[in-house]
Amino acid sequence: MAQSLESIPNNVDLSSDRRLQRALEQWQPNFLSWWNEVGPDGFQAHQVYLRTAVSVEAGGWAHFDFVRMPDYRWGIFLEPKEAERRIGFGDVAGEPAWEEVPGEHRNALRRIIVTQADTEPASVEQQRQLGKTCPSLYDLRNLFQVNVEEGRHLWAMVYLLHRFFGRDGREEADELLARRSGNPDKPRILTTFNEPIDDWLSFFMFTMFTDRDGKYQLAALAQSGFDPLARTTRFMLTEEAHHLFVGETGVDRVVQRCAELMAAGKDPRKEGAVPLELIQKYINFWFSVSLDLFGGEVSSNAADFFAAGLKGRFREDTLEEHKAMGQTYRMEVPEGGKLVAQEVPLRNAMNEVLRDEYVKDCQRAVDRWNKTLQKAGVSGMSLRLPHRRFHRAVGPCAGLSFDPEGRLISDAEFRANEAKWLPTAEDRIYVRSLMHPVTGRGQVASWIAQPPKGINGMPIDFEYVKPPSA
Ligand code: BYC
Repeated sequence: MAQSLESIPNNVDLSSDRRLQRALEQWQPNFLSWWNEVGPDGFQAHQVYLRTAVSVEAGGWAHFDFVRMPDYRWGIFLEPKEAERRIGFGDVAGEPAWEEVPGEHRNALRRIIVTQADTEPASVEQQRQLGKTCPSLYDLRNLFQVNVEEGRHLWAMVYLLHRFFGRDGREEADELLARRSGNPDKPRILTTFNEPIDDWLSFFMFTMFTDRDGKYQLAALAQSGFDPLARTTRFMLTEEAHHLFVGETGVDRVVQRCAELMAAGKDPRKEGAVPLELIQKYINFWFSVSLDLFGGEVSSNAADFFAAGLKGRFREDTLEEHKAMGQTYRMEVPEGGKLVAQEVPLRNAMNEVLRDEYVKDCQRAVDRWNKTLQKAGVSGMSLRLPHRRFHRAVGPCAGLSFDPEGRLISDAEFRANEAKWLPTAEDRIYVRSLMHPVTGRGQVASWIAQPPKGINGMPIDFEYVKPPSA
């Protein structure tokens, strides 16, 4: 049953703007059709124990209850306005933040918002079939939580498009429901959002590595001079944290299961678990494709976005200097068959600056997984991130071959080792062969450890997802 706009939780006073209300009322049924057509397959009538944001206050953004996903109350929330907020960086640093879109930045802002928006429905489409092979009810519920919140993030961006970009914005909002992940005729905008996610190891890797790009992109947009964008992305970040938790702890539990078997002298493969070298290959794949989402190492777009006050650095407000002028960033780029050190004007290196923060964060998670290995009693083996030049499809390293240490190698050498470094068709078939639904209360699949605790203080064996008849 579709909800009326009044029932959409919001703190943007939707009902006071008749034009906006009408536009969103027209978009809403299309959103629901999209959700029913390409959202979680086979679970639309299930009762799911979900967190719903009903306001931005501490007690309001995490309201838990059983709900059917199509009845989820996709709300529109912006963090409260800061009085007299000023832009924190770029050529416009110190000027008052904008409440409306400045004409000269209209195209750039629209493009940034559309690119961000496009990832949200894309990820729901990518994950559409996963429910059918969930390793536990706990994981099934987390998948659906992530899915409905990506839907809410789409609403957050569509609100901006409808409210601030007139007819162009409405057309863009319609296009967001028309593109499809992986469809050759109308693909999603960014590369990684067209990769299939048809097994749960990929899902955990995606929420670990790809959602983490989301965290850093949103954090950069949370600094934006366009205040409504800054305020909406700040609120999105509070929800994003759960997605990252799902990914990081999900991979950790796969590592733990494998490690426990290894420590007991058993072969993970014979026990229906994921061997360590296969986990490493999945890391190599998902880390590298997620690095691409930061854009090229040297980017005039990034320089322009920074100069114009549209997109800042990670935690720009905690930095001492906000102009990034007269400074350079040293990076090694391939040139004429070898790697050459280059000093790039800092503004042009902003994608790389953001990628640096991301890589540090990913390394922290890998360190945690290695601790899990050690704790289980596996010594002399560890997981690691490949070099950021490895397996790239965007930037100066695209089209060239690098090994996981970042050494430039011949294409023949890459091909000879590819099956050692990246998941092969057989690896994917093996991982998929492990994916059988486990839906008994408190039960968990053979390839993953139990979660250490339940959701919102509930026990691990709580019935997080109930069939329609229950
Ligand atoms: N795929 O100057 P360049 C999330 C294009 S994830 C395809 O190097 P720029 C989430 C680029 O558009 C976060 N095309 O890059 C996660 C440009 O095209 P034009 C999403 C790409 O512009 C999980 C050309 O290549 N948010 O939230 O500095 C689940 C040269 O580009 C790609 C955002 O992305 C690619 N990977 O930076 C759910 C934030 N990379 O101009 C959600 C908004 C580059 O030649 N987006 N290109 O036609 C941006 O800030 C920027 O668009 C990018 C690219 C950082 C993506």
